[in-house]
Amino acid sequence: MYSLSRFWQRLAVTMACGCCGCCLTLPTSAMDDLSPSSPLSQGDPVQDQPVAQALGTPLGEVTMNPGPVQIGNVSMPYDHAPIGVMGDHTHRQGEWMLSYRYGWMHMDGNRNGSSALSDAQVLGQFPVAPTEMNMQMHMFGAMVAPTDRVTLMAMVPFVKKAMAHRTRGGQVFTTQSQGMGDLTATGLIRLLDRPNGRVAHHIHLNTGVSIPIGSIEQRDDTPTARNANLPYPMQIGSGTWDLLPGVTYTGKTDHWNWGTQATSTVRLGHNKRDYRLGNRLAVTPWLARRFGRYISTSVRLNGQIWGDIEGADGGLNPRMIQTANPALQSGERLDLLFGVNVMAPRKGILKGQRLAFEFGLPVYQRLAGPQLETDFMLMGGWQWLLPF
Ligand SMILES: [Cu+2]
Repeated sequence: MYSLSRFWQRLAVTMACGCCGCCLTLPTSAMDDLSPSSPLSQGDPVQDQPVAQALGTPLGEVTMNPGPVQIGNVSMPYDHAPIGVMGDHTHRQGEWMLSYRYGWMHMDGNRNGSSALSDAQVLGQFPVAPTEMNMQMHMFGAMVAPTDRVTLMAMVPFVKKAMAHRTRGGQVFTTQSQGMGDLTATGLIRLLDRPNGRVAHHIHLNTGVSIPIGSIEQRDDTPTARNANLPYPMQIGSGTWDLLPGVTYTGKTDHWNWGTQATSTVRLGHNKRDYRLGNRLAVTPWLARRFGRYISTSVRLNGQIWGDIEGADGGLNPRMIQTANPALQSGERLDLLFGVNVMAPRKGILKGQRLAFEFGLPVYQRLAGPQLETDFMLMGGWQWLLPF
């Protein structure tokens, strides 16, 4: 606990220079709690010392950690992007990380282009209309860096889907599917690291491949057929090997961090059901600020555009329901997301761990409809930088 006078010193520095002042007033012992990479440890000896002296801070407490800002090379949970961004950071040689993420996306009502459609309007075109969909995901991940330049990452999700429907006759029913999704294996290749100075910059390439272990033969009962072949959005995997090229930039100052990631999904060939899902492009910029030592909050935009399905599953009737029609799958959407990161103290049993949440709403979506619209998305995650 700091004394009241130290609190006022910190407030004075905040007002004087816009910084919270903790970098000037933390006693040396408290600085032991900070990683060399921590933004808290980035004092500028030339500029900060006179301020500290003017405030009467004993020089022994003016801690100027000479360690470089390890941006991109994460050794503190604070350094991460919002939890919804995958492959946002690289590691230093020999570091391991385990992660778990829970995601929930809710879709309610239909849309054509950017206009909403009623169930009756959809049922004017198809005998069955989807009315609502929930997608849940438990994503398990591991990262390891064989060298400082290359970080390897593997992720596999367990996916659960439920879709509610209404028929022209007024009947209501729900179909469900679940299973392991496709496995992604990614190499993150560091291109640029400028850790020194007041603003740090980092760029890496994301070079991934999606391995089709997820099922594309999910079935469930419907009013017209028992154990029916479920339509495209209810399947768990893509069924194709997909390339996942991308690039990530992150930047950081003492209190702010930001970044942009562009990623894409390029489907290779057709799957054993004679179709391939649409290619996808996503661009997501974010901005985050830390408050105190353990918490940061973020705001993020996520723009996505994805194509229609090429080919068709012969077991689906595209005139029965929109979700079975390969030409009614494409769209574009812009989401606005708010996140919070909570990092554990660097000492103790929780060392190296990070807990994070992100909640998002679409601010724009345009769909080849009728197609279900997205209403909100939620993600919570835990990451653990292993202590060896
Ligand atoms: Cu990691």
